[in-house]
Amino acid sequence: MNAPLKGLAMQAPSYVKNAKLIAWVAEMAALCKPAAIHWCDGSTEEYDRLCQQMVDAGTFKRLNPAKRPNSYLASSDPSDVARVEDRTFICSAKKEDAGPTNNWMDPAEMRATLQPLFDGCMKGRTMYVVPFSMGPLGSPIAHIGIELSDSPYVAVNMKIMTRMGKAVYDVLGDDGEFVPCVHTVGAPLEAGQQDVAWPCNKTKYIVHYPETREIWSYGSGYGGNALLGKKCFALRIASNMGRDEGWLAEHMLILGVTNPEGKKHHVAAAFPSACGKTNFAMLIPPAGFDGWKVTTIGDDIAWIKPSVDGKLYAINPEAGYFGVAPGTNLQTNPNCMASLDRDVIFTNVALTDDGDVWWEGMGEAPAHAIDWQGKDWTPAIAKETGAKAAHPNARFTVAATNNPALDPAWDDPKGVAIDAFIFGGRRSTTVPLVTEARDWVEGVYMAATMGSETTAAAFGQQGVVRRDPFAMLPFAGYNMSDYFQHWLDLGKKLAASGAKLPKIYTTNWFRKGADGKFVWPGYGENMRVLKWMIDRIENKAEGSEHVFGVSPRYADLNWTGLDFSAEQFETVTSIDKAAWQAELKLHAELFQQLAHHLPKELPATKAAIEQRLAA
Ligand code: SAT
Ligand code: MN
Repeated sequence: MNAPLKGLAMQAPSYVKNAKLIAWVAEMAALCKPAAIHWCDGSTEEYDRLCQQMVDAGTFKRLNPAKRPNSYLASSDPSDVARVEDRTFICSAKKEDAGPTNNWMDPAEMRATLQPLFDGCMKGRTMYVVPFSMGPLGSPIAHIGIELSDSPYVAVNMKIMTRMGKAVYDVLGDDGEFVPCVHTVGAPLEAGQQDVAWPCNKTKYIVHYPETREIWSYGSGYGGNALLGKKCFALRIASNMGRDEGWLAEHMLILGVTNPEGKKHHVAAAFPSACGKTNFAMLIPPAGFDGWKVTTIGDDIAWIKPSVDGKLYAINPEAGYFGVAPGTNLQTNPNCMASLDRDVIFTNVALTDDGDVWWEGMGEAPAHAIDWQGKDWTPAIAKETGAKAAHPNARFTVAATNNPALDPAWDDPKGVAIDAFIFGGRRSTTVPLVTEARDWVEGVYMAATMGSETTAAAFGQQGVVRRDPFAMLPFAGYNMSDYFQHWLDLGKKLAASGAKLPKIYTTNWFRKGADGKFVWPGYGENMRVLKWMIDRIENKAEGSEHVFGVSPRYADLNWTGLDFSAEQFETVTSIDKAAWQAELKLHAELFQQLAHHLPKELPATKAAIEQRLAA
């Protein structure tokens, strides 16, 4: 029998009126057996108090307020630094509904596995009840979640990353729907047991039940494993909701781009984790682009719904950025650096002697720092041992409102109308800088067959090319082939309504030269490609047609202010016949893996490319 909880601790605040929620919290408390329950109200006072509590517990260090006001540094356990894809499960009733790209376990079996792990998992800890809205409160595209977590780090990060707090209950009402998310670090404290700075468990489970729209996360306190509104809800569960309800949940930034004539377009762009989505979303047009302006709606996730006017409207379900710190600096992303001036939670960056933060690629290295594992770090030590001051997947958590380039419509419940989609892989060879699809199906083909070299955002081997369809490989919450079908169906539906479909592009900023170095300068210079896309939408730019789409020639891009030769352009845009024949073999392998329910349009598009290539 579960021990009864002390009455008062269980008592929900009077403003919580949702009977299903109250009953669920009671049930989870009886299972997890926390020492106390805290119903988060999302206030600044609560945030400050929880941060101070973590400073006292050694989880947080307060940074020097003169250098970095109202900011903290958390250092995780060295075993808990990234998403754990091999411990992530989609537990649909039928295995084929999870598909070959997801780990699957029978839901009943998974529930039986998790039951003993969750039983008593919060002993000695506080259970935080975290109410959050993914998307502007009350937006017709938004949805509500409630996360129960024994991690105060999760509670304060959720305050930044989502619309978190009391107001959510007004939207939820007496009988509104919410996605239940249960999270534990899996480190119960026995009576008198001393806590550690970053509790977690060697055993980890990140579990989704798509039919019942539930998330259960065990053993990790880090990022997407623990902030359940992000990848678990906003992508894996929401992609299921979107399939059932006719909308899209995508791993995409959203930006606004205004041209010198004052015309504004909106672009949603998918890149794998840690491939510069935040940089692209905050891009500052370089010299030579007077009158062009880029504004951020979102940097990681987009929820996109067709409207009665036949257009696709997108919101950013998040309210903050959980971005990669290493490599961010005043040249690569000045808007991001400005966003990080204050009110930030840093995780796994280095601590400087003056109480500020540093990471590789930030700028001149300090003479001495404490690295992300708490060890002394100096440039000499780094040279000798290769030790990194910051973990390569070190992160910042910061509110969107800190971003100087924030789009005025970022919080608009209606969302913004999307004019173009971009799909960008990380490929050192083969894939050209930019290609426009000639139609929706060709665009879906490009997105479906996208490949990318893996990054530090996920635990495992780095730099291997893997197929990452739509940059959704670790995030699609159902069968990938059904997901392709959903995209094709949506295109057909929009076209049938007479709507002008968004254009679809693929990009690759990451081609390397013979010297192994990146050839394309990237960052702000990506504006040159973005301008070409916008001009194409307005029928103002030329390109040349090739075997799988349309790409700009050297003369089709604006080169003002950049020294980039036609030869260099050739290196990043050339389409090598042999390389593409090999590439298409890999597409065939992917299609073989995804054969069950694979839409016939995709192999047909492949056959057409092969024919043109052979001609
Ligand atoms: O999933 S995380 O939020 O930890 C980061 C990512 O993969 O983009
Ligand atoms: Mn991401």
